[in-house]
Amino acid sequence: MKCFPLFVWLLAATTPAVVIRDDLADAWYKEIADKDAYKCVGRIATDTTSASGVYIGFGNGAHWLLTAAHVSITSPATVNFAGGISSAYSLIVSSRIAYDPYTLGLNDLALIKIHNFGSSNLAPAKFSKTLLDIPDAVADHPLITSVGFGQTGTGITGQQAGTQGTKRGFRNRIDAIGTTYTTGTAGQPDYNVRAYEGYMADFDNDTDGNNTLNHADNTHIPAGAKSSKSWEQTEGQLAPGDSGGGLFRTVDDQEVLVGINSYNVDGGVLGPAGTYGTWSGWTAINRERALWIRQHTGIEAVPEPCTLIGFTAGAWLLGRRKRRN
Ligand SMILES: [Ca+2]
Ligand SMILES: [Ca+2]
Repeated sequence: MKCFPLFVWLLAATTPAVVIRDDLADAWYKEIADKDAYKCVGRIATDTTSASGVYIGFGNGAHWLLTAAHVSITSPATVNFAGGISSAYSLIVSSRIAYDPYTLGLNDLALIKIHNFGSSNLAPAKFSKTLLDIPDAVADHPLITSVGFGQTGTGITGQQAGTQGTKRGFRNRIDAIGTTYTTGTAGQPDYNVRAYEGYMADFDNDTDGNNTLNHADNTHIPAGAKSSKSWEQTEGQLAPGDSGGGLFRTVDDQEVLVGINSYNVDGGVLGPAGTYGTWSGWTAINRERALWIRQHTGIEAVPEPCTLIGFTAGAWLLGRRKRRN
């Protein structure tokens, strides 16, 4: 039996939304998503796909949405930014540019050119070109907010099929960027080492057992920099349909887009998708990827704040496709 964790792409063919704590009201997560700063996160819908994307503004004669490369849109789609009390914007996708090839969490990014945006006054996300600093002290790991329209459920039930389409946001702490996870015993047939790219955060519930990015024998995260077992208020986990949604960090009192929802990891010792102990992965927007965005859209990243520092790494989609290596 294979017992190593698997990537789960966050696309809902019907792509990942947010799985929540079992002891908190769903309204908490919807309220987060309803904040003005996150109105730029929309739902991408076609007849066959449900995913998420982030409006980043106007440039080179068009309005643009940033999403995940694994979100493949082959037919006209609408993008709806409705969530909670916000009004809706219906948009038509005219073309798509993706990193090719891409790796989940590393450069899982695509740009969607929007036709007929109209005279919307939707405020675009401001995106960073600077990787988050992840200090050794666990208590100083960056607190982030992730927003999407994926499936939901709780850390006990896991993600539930057919529940995507509602906008939610959750908080977590970034535990690492680009690491490997080991299962089995060295020298034995069950031994497996897998590389994971991008920002990652585990879904905690205040237990050592589900604090999976802290397991000394499994993760290659440096000993002094492993994860805390404490859950954040409104801690959550990515699910199918969340793919392409936004990862935000508060910088100088502004919400800045620092990553894009890319993948989740479950299976084996981590447990079923969306349960406590599984983890989320995001493509990190760094200087190179911000340059790629600018080249295609003419839109600039925000200037480097002194509160963000450099690093590197990467990814997902919703859709219930599991990739096994
Ligand atoms: Ca966590
Ligand atoms: Ca943890």
